[in-house]
Amino acid sequence: MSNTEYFPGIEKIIYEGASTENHLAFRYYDENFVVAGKTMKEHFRFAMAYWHSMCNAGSDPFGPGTRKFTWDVSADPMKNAKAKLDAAFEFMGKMGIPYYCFHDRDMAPEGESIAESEANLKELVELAGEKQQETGIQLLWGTANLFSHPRYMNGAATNPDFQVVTHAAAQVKTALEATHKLGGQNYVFWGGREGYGFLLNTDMKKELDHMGRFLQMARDYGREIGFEGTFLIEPKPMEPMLHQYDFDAAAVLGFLHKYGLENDFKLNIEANHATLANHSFAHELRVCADAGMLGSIDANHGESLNGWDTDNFPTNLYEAIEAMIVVLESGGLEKGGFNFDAKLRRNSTDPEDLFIAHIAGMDTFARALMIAEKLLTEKRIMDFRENRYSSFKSNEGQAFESGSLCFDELANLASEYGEPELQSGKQELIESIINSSI
Ligand code: XLS
Ligand code: CA
Ligand code: CA
Repeated sequence: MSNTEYFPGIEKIIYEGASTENHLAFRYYDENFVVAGKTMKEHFRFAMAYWHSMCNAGSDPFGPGTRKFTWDVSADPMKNAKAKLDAAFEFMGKMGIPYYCFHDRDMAPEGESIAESEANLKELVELAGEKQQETGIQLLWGTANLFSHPRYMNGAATNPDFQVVTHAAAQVKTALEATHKLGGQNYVFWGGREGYGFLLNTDMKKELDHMGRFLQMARDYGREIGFEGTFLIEPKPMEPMLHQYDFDAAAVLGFLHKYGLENDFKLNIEANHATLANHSFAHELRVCADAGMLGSIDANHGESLNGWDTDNFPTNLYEAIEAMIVVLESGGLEKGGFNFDAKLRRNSTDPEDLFIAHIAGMDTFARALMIAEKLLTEKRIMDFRENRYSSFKSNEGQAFESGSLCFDELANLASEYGEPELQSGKQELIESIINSSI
């Protein structure tokens, strides 16, 4: 174990309450505070995203990274990977973040051969297991990076070249084993390049069949090695591909049912991917929750001015309240959690900024949880929503819902009822109820 401190001068972040002037303290997130029967820690199961917090130095298409990592200690990538692991656990420990998520390539560098890549990951997984033991920090989910290497430029499981599909399998097999070894509670598939850029060189049906087959095989292998966690698909409509097959929650639900995957898979919903698909974050959560398929959340926020996948830390309270209403109404995330798939802005270059960003995200959701709980207990909004449908409680409405009314009977009722009175949707009232509870 190393004695190096990677974030010197920063102590354990504690809850100090809303009036504190200490920017390295929680104002709302008090992990032991109980809301709706569970502690905040249990509600959120917050996770650190290894790829952003430990690997992303801030490069963009116009320039290199701006942050220096104290864990970039050597020219040897394996030495760096080990230092990075130590830094990750120091960071999570100081933050009080109980989970993390990683891609194979975030944790260990790709080698010259499949065997070398596997050996690299196994070595790091061994060490990560020890770190988990020492600290009690757990793995929320693992995944394989099937989008960075040039071989995946035309997709991984959906690549027109069968040889590439075999490489994807080799990588997923090892990443699944790693996730299982570390007691990961979920395994994520984000179809980063599973889609197309040009329809006339693409056999979409074949590609989707291949993706279905690949996921069935991966699921079966996971169950064979004893992985009991949830498999998750993370929808995203575009970026990097022009069009991605896992476009949004509704498309993924249809896909899972078509390929018989619905009993082992749920969805991982990312706020910024929702808005890229022209939905709200809450919409995507609701689609999953209504289908009993809400698995986990990638908590971030998209920049509304350009609509790209900017992965800002989530500080939009209103959006978080809407999300927490759905999460609470659905009964919570079970094996899932709130993973900060979010990155610092390129010009946030102080070492403390990573802490401040996570504190801001955790405080935003903690506050949203309390407000959502209040709105749900007061019931003004929920009662209004329920009453909007009260006409279906009539005998005829019930007969319609249960299927015992035929279509001509339904049509005949129109003349019997006459012109319906207009029923206001009261949107502004609801918005002002939310505003006054903040
Ligand atoms: C990228 C995705 C990715 C997944 C994991 O847009 O959000 O980071 O969460 O592969
Ligand atoms: Ca994500
Ligand atoms: Ca994203």
